[in-house]
Amino acid sequence: MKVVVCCLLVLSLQSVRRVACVQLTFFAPRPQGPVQVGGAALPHTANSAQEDNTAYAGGDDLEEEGRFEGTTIRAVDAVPKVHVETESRVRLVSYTKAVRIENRYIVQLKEDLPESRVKSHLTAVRSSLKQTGPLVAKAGSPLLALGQPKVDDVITIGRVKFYVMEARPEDMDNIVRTKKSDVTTVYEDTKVKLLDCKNFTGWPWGLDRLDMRAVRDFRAERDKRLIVDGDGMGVDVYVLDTGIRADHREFRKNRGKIIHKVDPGMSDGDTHGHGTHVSGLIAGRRFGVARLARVNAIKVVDDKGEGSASWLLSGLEHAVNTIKTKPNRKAVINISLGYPKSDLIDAAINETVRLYNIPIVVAAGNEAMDACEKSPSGASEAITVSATSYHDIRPKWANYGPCVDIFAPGNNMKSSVSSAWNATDTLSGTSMACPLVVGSLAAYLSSLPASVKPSPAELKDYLIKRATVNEVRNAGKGSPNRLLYVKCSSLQEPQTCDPLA
Ligand SMILES: *[C@@H]1O[C@H](CO)[C@@H](O)[C@H](O)[C@H]1NC(C)=O
Ligand SMILES: *[C@@H]1O[C@H](CO)[C@@H](O)[C@H](O)[C@H]1NC(C)=O
Ligand SMILES: *[C@@H]1O[C@H](CO)[C@@H](O)[C@H](O)[C@H]1NC(C)=O
Ligand SMILES: *[C@@H]1O[C@H](CO)[C@@H](O)[C@H](O)[C@H]1NC(C)=O
Ligand SMILES: [Ca+2]
Repeated sequence: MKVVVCCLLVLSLQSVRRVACVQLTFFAPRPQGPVQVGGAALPHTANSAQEDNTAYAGGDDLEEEGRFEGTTIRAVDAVPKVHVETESRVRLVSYTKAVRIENRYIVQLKEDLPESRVKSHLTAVRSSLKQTGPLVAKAGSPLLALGQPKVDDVITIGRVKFYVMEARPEDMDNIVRTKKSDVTTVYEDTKVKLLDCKNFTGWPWGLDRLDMRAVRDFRAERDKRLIVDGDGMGVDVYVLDTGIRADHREFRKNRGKIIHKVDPGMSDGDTHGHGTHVSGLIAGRRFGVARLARVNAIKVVDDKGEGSASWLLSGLEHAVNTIKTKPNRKAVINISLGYPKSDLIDAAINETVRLYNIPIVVAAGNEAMDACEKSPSGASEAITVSATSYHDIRPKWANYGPCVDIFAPGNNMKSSVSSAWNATDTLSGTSMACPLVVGSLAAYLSSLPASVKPSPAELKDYLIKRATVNEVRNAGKGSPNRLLYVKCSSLQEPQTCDPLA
C-alpha cells in the first residue's frame, strides 16, 4: 500500500504504523495560489514563510569552495598519537599538550577480568590514591582535574571495560604498575572538538538535494521538496552532543529532550547550540529529515563546547543501557564529535554496533585529513559521513579516505540554534552532514513494520546501495564516491497534495 503523507495528515499518523513515503516541503506555503505541501505541518505559517523566503533570495549562487574559514575549531587535535611503553609495561597512549587533559586518565582493564577482580582492583587503587598528594590547580579549562585524586566507577560497553582516574602522572604510573596484570592500556583523556564550522546565511538546500541524482537537475529544479521513506515515527535518535533546547519550536510536542548529562554541573539545556542544530537537522519540524523521530539528547559536551573522550564514553554507556531497556523501540546513535585517535573509543563503538545491534552514525571530521586517523570517525563499524556543498563538491576541510562510508550535504546548513525558541543559524561541517544520514535512517526505519529491525550492517548496505555514485567532486584520496540519496522507491515522481484535503 502506498501512502503519501500530506501535511495535515501527519498529525493523525499516531495510529498509522506503516508509511510508504513521505513528501516534505521545506517552507510554509506562500500566502496565495496553489500550494505543494508535504509532511511538515508548519503551524507558524505566516512567520516562517516570511523568514524563510527571505533566506532563499539569491541564495542559489552561494559558492562554498574557498569561503570556509573555520573559526571556532582549527585542527588542533590533528596530531598523531604517541605510544609510550612505561616502566610498568602497561601501554600508555599519550597525546600532545594541545589536546590532552592533564591529570586525567582512562584505564582500560583486561576483557576477561572477572567481576570480583574488578572490584578488588578499584578498592586497591582508591586506597593507594588516598596516600598521594592533591592535584595542582591550573587556570583555564573546566575540564582540568583539581583537588583530590579520584577514581570513577567502571564503565562497561560489551567486553570493553575501563574507568577514569584523576591523579598526578607519577602517582598514576606507580599505582598502575602495582596492578599491571589487570590493565591493558592507559589513555590520557583528550578534549573534544565540535565538528561544525563557519556561519553563513543560506537556506536548507541540503534536504532538497537528497531526492535527486544529478546536481545539474537539482540546480535546475530546486523543487524545495524531499521525498523520503518515512517520517521517523517510533524511532529514537540518541544525540551525544551539547544537549538540546527542547522548547525550540522545531521540537515542540516533546520531540526532543535531554535524557542524561554526564556531568551534573552541566546546564539543563544547550547554551552552546551545536546539539540543537544537529538535532534540528535530524528531527526538526522544518529542518529535519525525520520530523517525527524523537531526539534523546545525551549531554557529553558542556555549555562552553568543552568535553572529553571520557565523557563521550560515559555518554555512550548511558545510551546503550537506555536502548537495552527499550527493546521495542528502534534506535540510532549519532555522534557529530571528533576526538584524537583512540582505539578505546573505536573499540567501544565497534562493540556497541556489533554486540547490541545499534547503528551509530559519526561525522568524518573537518581537518582536511584522512578520517581513519581520528576517532570515532575511524571506527570501522560506525557509519562515517563526510560533507558536500551545494555543487556536490567536497569542501576542502571535510575529511576523506576509506573510513568514510558516504557523503551528504554539510555546507551552509540552516537549522535551529539555542539562543531563542525560534532562532536559526547556518553552519557548515561534517557535523551537519551526519544528521542527514541519521534522519534518513530514522525515516527508513519508521517505514518498516514495527517488528522489522534491520541490523546496522543492513542499514549501511541500504545507504550504500541507494547512494548516487561518482557525483561528488574532489571526493579525496581513498574515499568511496557515494552521495546520500533517499528518494522513496515506491513514489517515483514528486506528487502534490492539497493541504486542506
Ligand atoms: C551567524 O550569522 C548571523 C548573521 O549573519 C548572526 O546573526 C549569528 O549570530 C551568527 N552566528 C554565529 C554563531 O556566529
Ligand atoms: C550527532 O551527535 C552530534 C554530537 O555528538 C551532534 O552534534 C549532532 O547533532 C548529532 N546528529 C545526529 C544526527 O544525531
Ligand atoms: C573494529 O572492528 C573491526 C572489524 O570490524 C576491526 O578490524 C577493528 O580493529 C576494530 N577496531 C578496534 C579499535 O577494536
Ligand atoms: C522570535 O520570537 C520573538 C518573540 O518571542 C520575536 O520578537 C522575533 O522576531 C522572532 N524571531 C524570528 C526569527 O522569528
Ligand atoms: Ca528535492
